[in-house]
Amino acid sequence: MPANLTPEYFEAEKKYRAARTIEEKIAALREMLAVMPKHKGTDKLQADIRAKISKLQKLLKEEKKAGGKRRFLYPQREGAGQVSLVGPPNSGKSSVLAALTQAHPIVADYPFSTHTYVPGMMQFEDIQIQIIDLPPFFSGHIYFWQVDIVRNCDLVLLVGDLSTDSVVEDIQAVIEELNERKITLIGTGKRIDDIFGPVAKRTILIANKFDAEGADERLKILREFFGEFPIIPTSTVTMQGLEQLPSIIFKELEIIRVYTKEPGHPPDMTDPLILPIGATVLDAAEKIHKDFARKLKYARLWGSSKFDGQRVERHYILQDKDIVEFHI
Ligand SMILES: Nc1nc2c(ncn2[C@@H]2O[C@H](COP(=O)(O)OP(=O)(O)OP(=O)(O)O)[C@@H](O)[C@H]2O)c(=O)[nH]1
Ligand SMILES: [Mg+2]
Repeated sequence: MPANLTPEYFEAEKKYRAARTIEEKIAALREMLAVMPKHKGTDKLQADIRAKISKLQKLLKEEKKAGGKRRFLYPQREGAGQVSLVGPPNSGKSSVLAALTQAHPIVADYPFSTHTYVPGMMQFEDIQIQIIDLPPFFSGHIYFWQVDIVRNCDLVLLVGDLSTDSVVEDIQAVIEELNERKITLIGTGKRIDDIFGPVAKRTILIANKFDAEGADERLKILREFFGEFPIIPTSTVTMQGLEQLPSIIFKELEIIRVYTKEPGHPPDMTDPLILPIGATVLDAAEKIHKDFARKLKYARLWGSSKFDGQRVERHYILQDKDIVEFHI
């Protein structure tokens, strides 16, 4: 990210990420260009934005030529995080979505059965996390929006198929297709969420069809090849491994839940603020309102502090499940 980008630019970038239609995306990109400081340091970004605009305009033209009735809509972000299901054809991505959420994607015994994205909401304790089923990542069959969804998500579930001897090669092929599109899957280490440049996405490898004959042996090989990822053997037939997935997904999202309370009132335990690990009292206040954060003097805390109701300062680092009472 070049330096000197203004808050207006980041507002426009937020609009771009949240846009659901191609027109909205183009409008947000134009705004990004308009408000961006123009200097040597932003040349590359300007070029990337222009290239994206012309690509989207081309898609828009194709849509219109095709009749323009069924317009493509990007999924709306919902819940505490967005997780995408990625993998070779027929590995069980849609089955995993069906097992984790109330969604009813098409599950079929032939490959390439999924052609659209299907979102579902997974419950983890008191929050919901959005899981998005996608078509397989297979050379020559990859949709532009499928790549955009992966670029924008918070976590990848890479689903492999332990019932086939080619499980390692099939997963490798998916990783390479993503690499060609500047998406690197990482097991640990730092996420990179550049808007157009290379991104690095935290990934959990789901070794699915663990019930199949020979799956044990293949799992061992998988662990040798893809040791950098957390590997969870699952079966959507026996449900093995699936019950632990919500908590593993929550952990890998690296987010915390923070509940708020007003002085003299019980805390609101229904709708926690979702913040990244490492967030402070001030970050929590900002999430509520910028003004509120400015006026914040101190907070009282229930949870991670030494004693209930302890006074903490603005830069106190919050923990999952803390309850905060703001004083302004
Ligand atoms: N034995 C076994 N079969 C499974 C498991 N999970 C899925 N299947 C079967 O594998 C086939 C493919 O499942 P899907 O969920 O449609 O796979 P997909 O990855 O979404 O497939 P595409 O969308 O075509 O890429 C179906 O016949 C499923 O019933 C599993 O854990 N064990
Ligand atoms: Mg599918």
